[in-house]
Amino acid sequence: MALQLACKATSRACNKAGIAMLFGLAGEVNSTGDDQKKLDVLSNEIFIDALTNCGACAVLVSEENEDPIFVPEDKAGRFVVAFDPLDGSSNIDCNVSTGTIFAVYEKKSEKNATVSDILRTGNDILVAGYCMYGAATELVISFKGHGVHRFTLDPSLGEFVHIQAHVQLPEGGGKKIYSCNEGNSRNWDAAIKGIIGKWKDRHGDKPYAARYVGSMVSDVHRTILYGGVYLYPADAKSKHGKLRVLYEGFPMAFIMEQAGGAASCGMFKGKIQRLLDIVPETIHEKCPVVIGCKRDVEAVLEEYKIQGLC
Ligand code: FBP
Repeated sequence: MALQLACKATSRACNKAGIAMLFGLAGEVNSTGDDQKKLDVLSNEIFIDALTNCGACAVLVSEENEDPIFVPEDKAGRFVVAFDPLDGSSNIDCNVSTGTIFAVYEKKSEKNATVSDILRTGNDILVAGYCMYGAATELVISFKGHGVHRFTLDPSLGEFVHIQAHVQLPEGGGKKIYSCNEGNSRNWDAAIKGIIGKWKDRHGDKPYAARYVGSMVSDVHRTILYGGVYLYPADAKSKHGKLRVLYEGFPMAFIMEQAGGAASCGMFKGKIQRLLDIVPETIHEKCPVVIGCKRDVEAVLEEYKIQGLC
């Protein structure tokens, strides 16, 4: 309930950003050296306040905070939340969809929570989700084993209305769409170059379509509903890719698998790895992301074999 309240408040702030002079930089940098947007700072405060005061959380990890946030003992509960308060921030000022991404664990520590309560595999996630701030504000959430559910915010009610239950990727993989930043292609390894080349030139068959919003929430939301694959692979410049394990990779991989898709890192630390199996060493660790329908994720992994890279 605290997360959905914070999503509503962030949605309103995004809607009013132009009027409320919330576009532009806040003049500070975040935990991984990115310039913070005013809305990054505001949404971060909203989520920290809501989660700290709901009485259910012990420790929080935010993309915008260098260190974990330990909830004061008198307000602490048994859950651990990792979140990216406003993902896709490069799109904020031009009013293209952005989103919030989150994952929830139950703390293991008997007494006070420690960072080891969050540095664990994605298989321990209980709940994950994202909220997309687009033409409509949509919340997509999954409780482990209970399917993926889709809600739309009804501004007149101020409530999220359940619009779709047990969301699944389209049978067989759906539309042939690949989604990645091809501007990085010259730094890609042979397997990623190989598979993208094959999707673009299918010897007479209709080529795959390229779609890339540049906001992970939007690109993943489309992939779940229409099919295809979203990739942010590692490359010669970014050895571990760009996206962060705890509050981007894990939650989206969890949702994708719960929706009948697949989620891999591709080649990571010298081997092909299922994304949820990795164990992050630091709270802002990065990992490559290859997620979507099984048809296309398996084709990427097969290309590593074809190229003799594994
Ligand atoms: P932020 O959390 O800093 O916004 O970075 C994540 C992200 O914006 C994703 O939403 C998006 O998929 C990707 O980075 C876009 O990166 P690039 O501009 O390199 O394609």
